[in-house]
Amino acid sequence: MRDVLMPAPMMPMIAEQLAGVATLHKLWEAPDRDAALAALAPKIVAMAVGGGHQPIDAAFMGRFPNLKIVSSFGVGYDHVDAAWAGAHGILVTNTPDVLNEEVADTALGLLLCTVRRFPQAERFVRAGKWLEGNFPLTDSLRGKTIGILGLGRIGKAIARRCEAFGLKVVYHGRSPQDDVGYLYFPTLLGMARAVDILLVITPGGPATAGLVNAEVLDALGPRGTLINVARGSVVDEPALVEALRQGRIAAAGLDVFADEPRVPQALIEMDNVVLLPHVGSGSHHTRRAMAQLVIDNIAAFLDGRPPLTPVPETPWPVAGAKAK
Ligand code: NAP
Ligand code: 8YV
Repeated sequence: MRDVLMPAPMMPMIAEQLAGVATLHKLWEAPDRDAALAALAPKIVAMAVGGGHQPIDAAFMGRFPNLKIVSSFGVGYDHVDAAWAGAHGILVTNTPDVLNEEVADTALGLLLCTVRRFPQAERFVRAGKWLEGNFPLTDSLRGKTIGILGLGRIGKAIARRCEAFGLKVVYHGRSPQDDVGYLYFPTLLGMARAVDILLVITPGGPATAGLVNAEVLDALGPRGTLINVARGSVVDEPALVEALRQGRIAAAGLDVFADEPRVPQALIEMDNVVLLPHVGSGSHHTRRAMAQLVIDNIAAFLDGRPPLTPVPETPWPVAGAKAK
């Protein structure tokens, strides 16, 4: 069987190339989704899914008795229940590494915009306010320390850029990294107390949910800046709104939100917050590279070759499958 399901639209190149190597079923085009699922379920061996709003959970994967691989777009796969997949003989793949540099560029752009208030300055020019006087002076990166929460593949690419900008880099994760010389903090709270900027780039999901809470924000303090390019779930969003409203932290730059694409109105109305619509990897170049990995993982599986990028919960070769 070479039947592949795409539950929701993805980049056109993914559908085009998969249709060349498999029988591709575009679920969103079916007039009756449930009837289509019932008819297709026994045939489906692979799935291509977009990182995003649709959960690929046990209830969904469990409908496909012959499903062997879920190829997910994005390095973060918190929308896929990979532990359940691993326990049921289903391989999950993601798109690591090819986006490291792009997301790191975005993180630095967001950091500069937040600290130096470039979006606000741009709005100032467009509003004709320069004719009335100069834009106010801003905070600076000079002499600052940045704490990176999650010094993984992307975190390290961010750290290298921060060094080039003259920032002192420190970090926190569950364990120290062997290949870096930056100071490691064993607790997030300890790091938040010691830094001017807290930058979040961990995975999402239950293990990191609400890690950046009111206590951490208070430790960052009234002159502190929060940058989140990880997942909205890692930051307690109501606590962040309150901390910003009460001046308990100075500013925030956010690429990700708890309930995307809905952004809290309170954040939209704040002048000390820079908001991006989850564009960390959003260039043609990088999205193409990610899309190619989604295709190549499925093509490898269909050819009987090892997958290129299995996630740690579903190592290759897949262990004995339990009944679904
Ligand atoms: P990675 O290489 O796996 O790095 C993740 C880092 O987070 C590791 O250093 C890990 O260190 C740390 N970490 C994991 N769980 C933790 C926990 N419970 N507490 C503290 N630290 C923890 O992943 P990556 O490729 O850099 O990607 C990171 C994440 O960035 C993705 O999962 C995704 O959510 C996000 N992302 C966002 C965008 C965007 O567009 N905004 C784009 C790409 C990725 P330890 O194992 O030592 O804890
Ligand atoms: C993607 C991301 O834009 O890779 C990730 O984890 O967050 C982004 O690169 C996203 O997964 C696609 O919606």
